[in-house]
Amino acid sequence: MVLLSGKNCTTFFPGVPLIDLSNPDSKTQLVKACEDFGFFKVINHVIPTELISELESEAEKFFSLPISDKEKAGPPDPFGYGSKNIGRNGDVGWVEYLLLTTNSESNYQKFASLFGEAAENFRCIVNDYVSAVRTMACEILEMLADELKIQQRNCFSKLLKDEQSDSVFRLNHYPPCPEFQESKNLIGFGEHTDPQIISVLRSNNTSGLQISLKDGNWISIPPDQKSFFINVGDSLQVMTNGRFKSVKHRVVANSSKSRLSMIYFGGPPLSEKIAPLPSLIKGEDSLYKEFTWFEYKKSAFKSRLADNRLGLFEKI
Ligand code: GA4
Repeated sequence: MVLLSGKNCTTFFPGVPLIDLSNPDSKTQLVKACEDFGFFKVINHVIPTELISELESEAEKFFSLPISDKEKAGPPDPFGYGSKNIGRNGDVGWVEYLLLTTNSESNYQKFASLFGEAAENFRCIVNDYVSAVRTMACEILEMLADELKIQQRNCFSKLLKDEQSDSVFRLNHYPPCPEFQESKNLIGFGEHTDPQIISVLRSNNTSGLQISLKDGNWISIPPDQKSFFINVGDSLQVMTNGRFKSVKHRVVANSSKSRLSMIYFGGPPLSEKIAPLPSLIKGEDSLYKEFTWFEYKKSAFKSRLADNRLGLFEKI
């Protein structure tokens, strides 16, 4: 529990909402967490620990290669290795990363020339991991749909399960930055919301992740390598007509330990129309103009990380 003094007020932060996935009664808490913070932590998930550690050690192996080798797997546009530069519009951070699509083998052509057979092993582990976290994300989305009394409980999850789902997988490595003093908040990954529906994050035991509360205060999230952190994305905010909030978050660099995170961003097919679900509007006005995921993505990739991307799609 934390008491924070913001610019104009003092906020009470009761701690990161904790959702026990083995408890069917957690649906109410799940909806509340999406409304209050757009962020929560799940425990008692069924993702095998060995799968997580295997992927973690593959990622560590990759990031410990000489930079000249890693660059052969770049640039990250649209998929591949990237360092310091994020997106196309001048954002930078103390981070290196691998961006991968989840529905195409084309990712691995860059790696095949670099690692030969090892690329095949890496591909299998990533595929297994992604399909396990996707299943968990779908389960969470179905629990949410139930609690929101939406007739079609797969209204969100079907978008991630679709063969054409435009989902992304990201490995982020934040090297330690010895010269920096904690007070200066050196940015690893600048503040932003995720454009997709839902994001599933797992990190090693190094701190750095922070979320922003509605009043603008930043909260440091203690790492927990056994659990997963879930973010509501912009598209889920729209589909729930603003009832769920996409959480603004960032990562600050650490002076002594390296941080490794793996994130699955569950997105819809490119042609999918994103709009508030009729049963969630209930006499109120729809807050957003309808758009396709392709249109939103195109506009997101023209933006800077910290921009309010949904602003362009709000009804006045
Ligand atoms: C944030 C969520 C995902 O990491 C990501 C990011 C993407 C990128 O790194 O290329 C973006 C960012 C993310 C939102 C706005 C645009 C696009 C960088 C950026 C400045 C892969 C995604 O889908 O959107």
